[in-house]
Parts: sequence; C-alpha cells; structure tokens
Amino acid sequence: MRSVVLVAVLLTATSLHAETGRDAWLRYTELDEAFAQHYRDALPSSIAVLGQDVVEQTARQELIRGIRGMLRRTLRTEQRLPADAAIVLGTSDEFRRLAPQFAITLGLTADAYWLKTTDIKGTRYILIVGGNPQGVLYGAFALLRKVALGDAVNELDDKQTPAVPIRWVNEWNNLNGTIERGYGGSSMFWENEHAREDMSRVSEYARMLASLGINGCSINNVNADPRVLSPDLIPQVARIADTLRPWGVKVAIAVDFGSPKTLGGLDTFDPLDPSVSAWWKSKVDDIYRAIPDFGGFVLKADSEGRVGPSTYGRTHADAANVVARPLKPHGGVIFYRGFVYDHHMDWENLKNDRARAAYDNFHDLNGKFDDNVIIQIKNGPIDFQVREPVSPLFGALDKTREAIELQITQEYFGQARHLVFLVPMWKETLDFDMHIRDRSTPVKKIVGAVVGVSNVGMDENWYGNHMSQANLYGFGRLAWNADLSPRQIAEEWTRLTFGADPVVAKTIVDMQLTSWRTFENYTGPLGLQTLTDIVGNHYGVAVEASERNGWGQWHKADSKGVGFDRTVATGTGFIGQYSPAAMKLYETLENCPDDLVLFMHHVPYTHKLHSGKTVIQYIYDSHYDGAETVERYAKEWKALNGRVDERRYQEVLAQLEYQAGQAIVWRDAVNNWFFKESGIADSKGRVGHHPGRIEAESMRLTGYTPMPVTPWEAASGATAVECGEAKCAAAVTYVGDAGRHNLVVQYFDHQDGVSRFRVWVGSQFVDEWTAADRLPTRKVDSSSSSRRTIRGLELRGGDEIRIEGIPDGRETAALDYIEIVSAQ
Ligand code: GCV
Repeated sequence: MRSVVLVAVLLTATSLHAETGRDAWLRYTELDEAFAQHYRDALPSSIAVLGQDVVEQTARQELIRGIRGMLRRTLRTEQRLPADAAIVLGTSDEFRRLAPQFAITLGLTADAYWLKTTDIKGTRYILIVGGNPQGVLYGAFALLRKVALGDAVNELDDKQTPAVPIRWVNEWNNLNGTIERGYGGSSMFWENEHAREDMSRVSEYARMLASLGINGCSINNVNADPRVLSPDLIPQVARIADTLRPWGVKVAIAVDFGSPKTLGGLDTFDPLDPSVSAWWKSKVDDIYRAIPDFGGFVLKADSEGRVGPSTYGRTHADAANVVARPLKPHGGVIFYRGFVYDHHMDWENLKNDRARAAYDNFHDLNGKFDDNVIIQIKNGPIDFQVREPVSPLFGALDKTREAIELQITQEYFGQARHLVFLVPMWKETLDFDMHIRDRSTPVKKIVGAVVGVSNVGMDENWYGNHMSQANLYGFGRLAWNADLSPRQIAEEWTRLTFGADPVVAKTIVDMQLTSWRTFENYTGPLGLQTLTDIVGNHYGVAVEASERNGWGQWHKADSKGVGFDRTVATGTGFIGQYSPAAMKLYETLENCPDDLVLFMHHVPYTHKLHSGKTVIQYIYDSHYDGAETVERYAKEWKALNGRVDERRYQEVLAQLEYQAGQAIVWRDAVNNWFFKESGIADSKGRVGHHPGRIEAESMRLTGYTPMPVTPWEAASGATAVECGEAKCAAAVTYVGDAGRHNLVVQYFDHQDGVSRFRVWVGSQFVDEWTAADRLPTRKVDSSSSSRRTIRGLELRGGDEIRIEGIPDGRETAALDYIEIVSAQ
C-alpha cells in the first residue's frame, strides 16, 4: 500500500548530481525538508539492538546510514533499551528473553521479519523483530525501503515471510578473474588465480544481496576449476565468507566432480568407491573448519564436457549423494544441476530432442536423492532462450527437493547492451500451473529454493548497463515473494534507482514492462528461441547457427516450413513429459499458444496463427514492431533530459540508441533469411526494400574492397567493404530531393582495433567517430554491425557524400551501407 505520503514524495526534487549506478537501489538520497520532517516525526530518534550477532549490528548500521542519508538525522545508538521512543531490533527469541515488556508471542520462521509500531505507557517504539538475525537485517532494509518509497510508517504491522528458505545467486566467475557470460567487467572475487586482496566490492555486493533477502552466493563458475578445493584456496574462500557474513550471505562454491582424481590424486572419482567418499568427507570437513557457516556446493556433472557419474556407469543420485553426505552433519546442501544434455546429438534423427534431456535424465531418480540434495532446474528445457515453455522436470520430482534456476545475466538477452526486464518472463514461469495429479501446482509452489545466475562484475554500475540492475532487484524480490507483480517490482526499482519524478517513473516502467516482448519480437518470436550464434558469443543474429550441429537447439526451418515437432502424436514426444492438462495446452495446434507454436510444432509458413496472421507474416511484422519500439524507447528517454542526472541520462541514451541500431540489424537479418528460405513476400512490401539505402559495395570505392560476410544475413546484400590500406574512402552522389536529411552509416566495430571514420558532404566535413565499443566479436559480423546517425544534414542533388575509413590493428574500418532518410 502506497500512502498519502507518496504525494509528498512526488513533489520532492530529483537529486540530479551525476550518479555512477554503484549505489544501485540503495542510494538513500536526501528527501526534501517537508517530507524528511514527516518521517523524522514518525520515526524515533534512537536505536537499540537486543542481540550481539554481527548481522544485527549490520542492521543497525544500515538503518543509521539510510536514515542519515534520507532524513539528515543520525540515530542515537543506545546500549540498552531506552525508556523513551526507539527503534528496537532483535530476534523474536531475544525479544522474549530480553524485552518481555513487548510481549512478542508471534512465531517467525528463519529470515522472516515483523515491523511493528507499539506503545508502552505512552512511549512509542518501532520494533524490527526477526525470526533470526538475517530476518532483523531484512526488516531493517524493508523499513528503509518504505521511507525511500514514501510509504506510511506511522502504524506499522507488517509481517513478511520469504516464499522459500534458500535464495541464492551463482556467480560464474573464473579464478583468473574472467566471468563466463558476465558483461559487467571482471570478477570482484578472483584475480590471477587468487581471491582479490581488496574485498570492498564484495562487501558492497553483499549489501545489495541482503537488501533483497538473498542469503547465499556461490562464488565461482559451475564449469568449475578443481583448484577451488585446494588447501591454498580454502583460506581464500574463507576470506570471502568473512566479507559476506555480516550481511547474512553464506558462501558456497561450485565443484568439479572429477576433483578426487584431478586434485586429490586418487585413481578414480567413482561415486561408489569408498576412497572417493572418504576424500569428499575429508575435504568437506576441512572447509567447515575454515568456514563454519559454509553454505554448500553447486555441481554441474555430465554436461557440456564436464565429467560426471556416467564415466563409471553411475547415476546422478549416486553422484549427488556422495557429495551431499559429508555436508549433511554441517547443515550444508548441494545444488545438483538438472542442466544435463548431450551436445553431440545426431541432428538427422528426427526423434532426438534436447528439450527432453533434463526430464529423461532425472525423472527416474525421483526420491533417490538425499534430503540435502536440491536439483537445480533452469526455467525452461533448453537454455535461457528468449521464450521457452516451463521445464517439465519441475513436475516430475515430487520426492526430491527442487530449485528453479533463473538467469539474471542477460546471456541470450542482448547481454549488457539491450534493455530487457526479465521479471515478467520469470513471473510467467513461476505462475505456470503444472497441474500435477490434476491439482493446481504452480511452479512457485513446487520449488523450495530459487537461484539466480547473477555474474555482476567490477564495472561501476555492476552489469555494464544501468537498466540491467533491475533484473537483480527483480530476481531478489520474486525470490522473496513470487506473488509480487512485475509492475510493482518495476515501480519500486525505478523509484529507488531514479527517484520519484512521475514522468521518469512512468517512462522507465513502461519500457521495462514491454521490453521482453520487444526483444522477443526482433530476436526470435513464436517460440523460435533466440536466433543467435549459439555456438559462438550468443549475442548477434545468426539464424542458422543452431541448425545442423549436435547442440540440439534446432528450429528446423527449411523452404517449406518452420518449427520443431515435439508432439506425442508425430514428434519427439517432449510434450508427453507434462501432466495431461499441460499436454493438452501444447499437443494440438488448436490449443497451442502462438507464443510457443514453433517450439512445439512444425508448420508451413502459411499456417494461420490464432491472431489470424500467417506465421511468415508474423515473423516479418514482429521484427518491424520490435525495431520500431526500441527506436521509440530512445525517443522517450530523450524526453527525460534534465529529469535524470546527466551521467546516467547520457549512458542510458547511448545504450538505447545502440540497441535501436542492433534491432534493425536483427530485423533485416531474420526477415531476409526467412524471405530467402520461404520465398514468400512480405505483404507490406518492406522486407528486401530499403528506400534510401545504398550498399557500400555499390559506392565509388578508393582502397575499400568488397568482402562476403558470414553468415550472409549479417550484412545488407551479404557483403561489406573493408579497407586493407592506411586509409580508404567510399563515396556516392546524392540524387534525391533537397532538404534536411539524416545520414545513417552502418559500419563494423570489433575488438581488434579502434578504426576511425570521417564523413564529408562535398567539401564540408560533417562528422567523425571511432569504432571503440565493447562488442563480443573479432569479426565483421552481426555482433560488430553498428550504426552512426548524422542528423539534420541539408542535402542537395549532386552533393557528394564521402566516408573515409582509417583501419586500426586487425579492424578494417568495414562498412555495410549508408541510408539517407528525410528528417522532415
Ligand atoms: C556455465 C549455457 C551457457 C554456458 C553455461 C551453461 C550452464 O550453455 O552458455 O556458458 O556454462 O549454460 O548453465 O552450465
């Protein structure tokens, strides 16, 4: 409930000093005086903590920090319970023992909290009661959030219990300091095969996690380096644990199943071999000696080249249990990943289907896992694609603990370069009803743990993109309470991160709530999955990259039709892995939702969707819609100039403008590819027709030479021009109407150099730039394809437009095309 107080928030001036994003949603910016006074009146001016636990001390410090920041008041710290008004913190047990006058009888489970205003003999107290010290800290953050959001704090009576007890993040950080699928810089944990000396970023990150109620963090890549268990490294893990502990975050590590052999020197890692179980026991005991509150392990076995129990003909249960048993007496758990599939699958066998793999590998093992084993299941059956159905494995393990794994880092979602708010997608998964045994069983009621692959880095704003922080925020909020709506989460994050200006809030929230659909529209609609280079960087468009290889992410498009027949009737039978009610939803074309039709069925391009459009026309239209929407986002963002601090305004604008250009690259590549394959024209005449576009290869070239681009759809006309000399030029004579025009230059910017470009109209120099962006490719391809728009040029027929390219290193100042469009 937002209170009357909110009205006052809306009137507060936005603080517009340059912000880096480092404070994320915990900025605690000053409230305007009238508003601050309101809260100073409502909140006591002293604070007392009943317990000694370090997490409770953190809670007190955080309250002091937040209230000082927002209200310009430094709470007075009391060593014992004061006789006058105070904020009092403690666990329910401490309240009962040490402050019986408050008569706390309410039972609170671990991590739960209760914010309660109470009066004793006319003295006003705000109690922050936790089920444990973590609960106290979460309560402190909740109170601060209320103040920052403008919620009422006068008569508090707010009890919150987390939906699941285990809410962890996984960081795929390598010991050498790189991060697998991390887009926000290098690791904050590791550098040169060691834990970093300076742990200050880890501490800041732990604070962010704690503010969301996240209580565990696995600090290394699931493609685990066995050395993480070496005697040298364990004390370093302990140092990281010491940094996380004050924030109530347990440390965990990912382990390699072959460690008993590779690290321990045994001649086997067979889970049923007594020497192997003894090795795990001794290793686990060593860890707990160094880290008594160690959380546990994450294990990826028999997947994507990782060794596993199959080496010895053993089961995943054998593997999980041998590691779980020594953890058990210490209270540790093992997350055993359900992401197991064969990446050497025969693509010519029409019955093969990667989507079946998790269920096929695990469902027979239901009930065979020890009770401290949690099977960690990705939201969908493939791999974090732009749209997937819910993994059927969630419905198959009723005698085994399950966790859902969500990917916060935007691997297949434009990495740090595209705005995509993932909460609506996660919410759909969590709400999806598996209908087990004909009873309502949404995924959120099945799972007992929620894990997010976070991968934050050392970049000032953590993710390399201010907007991506919303995904970490949303992950944490949903992990705590899966019933929150995406809108509520987006509104909270936006207000906390960008302030209370309603115009800013509306613009950002609207973008966020539509951004998943927008991204899907230009990267892989109708259940095609992300049409990216799946054997490469998972970033740029490459429609065929997923076909004809063993990775199994096939969309099966050919000249006649598209989509993967996963029906029970004629396909791979994947749909049969669901309960009858869910099966019914997907098995027939009549019932199957349009959004997943090509994931479940192979259909001709002319198949009519429920929307009435043909599949091919939908593909064309959605790509135009998606690209136009991103362009609109950039325009809407521009309207916020002066309402957002300059630094973040400029950085988000640059990101959105880049995204708008990339969306056009995707639009053209996907549409051209399907047009060529299907031979069916776009009913609106857009595909293949680009008024004002002039291919670089058709310009007057000096030094530049044409080169074919692979895959062909990554460049307009399948060809770019590249410069093999010190300097090259491409020129054309303008023949259109006189007037104001925008000139688009589509060029390529990869990682091997910083080329320069200069543009002239006649003898007038009009623009220059360098190709110095951080893009994940070393080639002329769709990932490096970039766009420069020179606005408002007054052109006359006969003008010569000339682009000069100056290569650098291995980067060839390559050009794709120019486009001249009226600016009227
Ligand atoms: C850590 C996908 C990613 C890999 C990742 C793997 C996993 O395949 O591309 O980088 O490996 O998932 O989740 O284990």
